[in-house]
Formats: sequence, C-alpha cells, structure tokens
Amino acid sequence: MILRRTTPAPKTGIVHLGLGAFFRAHGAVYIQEADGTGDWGILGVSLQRPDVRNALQPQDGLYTALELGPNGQTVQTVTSVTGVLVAPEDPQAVLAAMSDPAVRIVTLTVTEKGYCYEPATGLLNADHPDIIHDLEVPLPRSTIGFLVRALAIRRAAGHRPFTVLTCDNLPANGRLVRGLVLDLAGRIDPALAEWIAAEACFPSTMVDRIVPATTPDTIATVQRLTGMTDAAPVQHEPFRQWVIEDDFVDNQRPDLAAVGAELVEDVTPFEHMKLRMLNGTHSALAYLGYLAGHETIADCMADPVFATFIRALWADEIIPALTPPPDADLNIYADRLFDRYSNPGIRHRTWQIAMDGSQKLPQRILGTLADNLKAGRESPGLILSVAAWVRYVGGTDELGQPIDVRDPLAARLRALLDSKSTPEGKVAALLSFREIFPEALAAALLAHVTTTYKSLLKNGARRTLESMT
Ligand code: CS2
Repeated sequence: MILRRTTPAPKTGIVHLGLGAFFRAHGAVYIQEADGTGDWGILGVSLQRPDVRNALQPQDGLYTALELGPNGQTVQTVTSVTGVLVAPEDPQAVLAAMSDPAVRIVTLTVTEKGYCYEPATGLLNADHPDIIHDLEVPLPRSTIGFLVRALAIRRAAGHRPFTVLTCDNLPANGRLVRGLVLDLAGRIDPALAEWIAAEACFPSTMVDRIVPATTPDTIATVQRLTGMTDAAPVQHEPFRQWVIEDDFVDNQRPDLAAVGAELVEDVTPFEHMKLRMLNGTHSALAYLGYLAGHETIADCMADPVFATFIRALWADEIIPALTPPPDADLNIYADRLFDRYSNPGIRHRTWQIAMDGSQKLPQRILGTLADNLKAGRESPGLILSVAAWVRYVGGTDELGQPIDVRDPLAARLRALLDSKSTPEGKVAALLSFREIFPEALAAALLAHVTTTYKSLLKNGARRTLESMT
C-alpha cells in the first residue's frame, strides 16, 4: 500500500523553495503541528531536480518522518505539503504560486550556495551566471531571482508582499537574504527595492535538527514499521529547535510558539551559539573524521581521541568567544551536543557534512578564529580544522584513495592546489581565496595552518589529534 491522503489537504499559505530532507523533517513538521485552521499548507518547490516531486506526487504530498532515538524509532506522517513544483520545468507556475495573495510566507532551505553570494562579504555575487540571467530575463533561475520577480508581480497587482523566512545555516540569515533581494531588485527597478525595503519582512532564524540523508535503509525501516510504501521518507533525531525573529508581514504566521518554536526579538546569540558550537564542530569532525577513516559523526564520538578533541574545542576555543543567549548555559549546550552526536541511531556521514566547505567555513569556523585572534586566545583545534579542509579538498585521502569532493568551488580549489608543489605554496594558495578568507585573517593564520597541514600530511589526522591532547 502506498501513502494516500484520507482527509482534505490544508489550503496553501506558504511556498517553500528548496524542498530537501532538512525542511521536510523540521519546518514542515512544526508548521503541520501549528496549523490549527488548515490555512498553512506548504507548496514545495524543487529548484533543480524532479526526484522529490516524482516521489511525493503519487503520495498526495504525504511522507513519513522517521525519528531515530538512542533507544528506538518512531514514525509520524507529515501532511503539510500540498504539492511540489519543479522550477526549471515551469518557472511561471512557481511565480504564479508565489504571487497568490493567499501565500503569506515564503520559506527557504536552498543551502549556502543557493544564495549566490560571497561568503566572506555577504554581498550578491553579480557574476554568478544565474544572477546575470535573472537580471535580464523575468523567468528566474535563482532563489533571489524568484523572490524579486514574485515580489514585483505582487506589487504590480496591488497585493501585500510575503514574509521571506530563511531556514539555512547562514549568519544573520534574514538580514543577509534581505540585502541580496534589495540588491537584485534595485538593479531591476529602484522603486521595487524601496517598496520591498519598506513593506516586506525578512526575519532571521536559527534552525536545528540533525537530518542525515535518506537511504534505502530508511525506506525499508519505514515499510517495516508502517506497512506502507513511502518513496521519500525523511529520518531525523528527536531533538529540534527553531528560534525565529517575530517580524512577519501583517503578523501573518501560524502559531509556531504554541508548538515549541521560540519567537524572539533578536536571534543573533542563538544563531552564533548554534552555527559555531554545532555546525562548527560538525565541519571540524567532517574533515578530520573523514581523513581518519570515520564514516559517521557517531563513529568519531566513539573514538576517544576525537571525543577529547571536540570537548576541548568547545571549552577552550568556541565557548569563550560566545555571548550566550538569555538563560542559556553553553556548557550544558555542549554536553547536549555531545549526546546528540553520539546517538548510535543516527548515521550522519562525515562526507555529507564535508560538502560545500567553501560556503560553510566562514560562519562556522573563521568567525570564531577571528574573534580569538582579536582576544589573543589560541585556536589550535580550529586551525587544525582549516588545515584538514585544505587536505580534504586536495582530493586524496590518507590511503591515497580519491575523495569525491562536492563544493561549488571544487574545481578552482583543486586547480590552485595542484598548481603548487610545496605544502607552503598549497596552503598560501587556498588562504588567498578572498571569497572565503578575509586578507587580514589569512595573513594571521598562514604560518599556523601550514605547520598543521604538514603534520596532517606526515602523521595523518588521528595522530595529529593525539599529539595535541
Ligand atoms: C550539518 C548540518 O550538513 C551539515 O553541514 O552541519 O546540516 C546540521 O546537521 C544541521 O544544521 C543541524 O541542525
């Protein structure tokens, strides 16, 4: 039996761009629980491939969320997704949906690279081919292009704008996307940019739930537990958190606070805590763990050398540079993260987290490094993490096997590394990548990253870690 709807679908009140596993296991679940009136159904949009649409369409948009606890598994059917569009097949349909006045929120999970911006500066990458295209052609390709063109249609029709609710792990994510939208809009029509600046809302958010990619195992487990065939389930840990700035156009939003989301005035301290403590150590474990031959985060945590390293990274390098959110205790937060990482039910691959490092390092690791430098605090673990990234994007693991490096800059990074013959030259070449490393930071890090990189080459990741602890 396949999943089918037996009760009416909610009306569409939200369009979601980038319908990946994370949003389906996080935002879509919160929204379903908060939607008491049936007005906040979610029309999903895939910006690239048709796979999710092809899987969900025969299931009326329904899918299973499989919760992987340390002591067992539970399932829930998610009913909030009302349909899925595939943007490259029909961009007009996406714009029509986003321009419908019944749609009051556009949520986003398009990954870091989906914003077409420069990680080091937060500015629009006006040379990005999709942005060049979207400036000229009203049927967009990029996320920013869809937001701008849909807002233009709403303005021309005399409708209110929507709230743009980004759920990606970016610094000041709402302010960032607002800046990108205003930049592109201003290049198309300055009056449009003024209207968006005055009328639209871009709350920043902190999102958190560990959601490993769906595997054939996930599908088989769901079938076993429910007796149903689900082509596109998601799997996730029990923990979830969503902190949102309460800044919505005409206060139109589902009652997310009623289902555990935190509506706050300023998300910054929550976001720094999460990006630096969770995502920062995730990336550190991804590169070092992968190099050391650990397949998952839980495998890293079961290795005492890694467990000691990560605790020291929090205590000595990350927590001292943070201002905790009101009522939060960062040591307790770290203990909780340790437990979440150790959950043996979650097989979160280091290779998955290692993806798109060029887009992740600045907000996850480099911000803390810069703060520590300013405060005169040493950062051996963060420096080692940067060196491990350099080693990883070189494309060969410690056994000489090729690494499948996924990164929008992979080819350029690799070409730069290959053009230099010495470790010194290679590290200097990567740190001169201004899209990632600001000049002053690169200059301050160069000698330390080079020494550590050499140790990684000579001794490997695990022994380098051992020698540090
Ligand atoms: C991870 C995140 O893949 C990654 O880069 O660090 O997806 C992480 O699992 C989530 O942000 C947790 O909320």
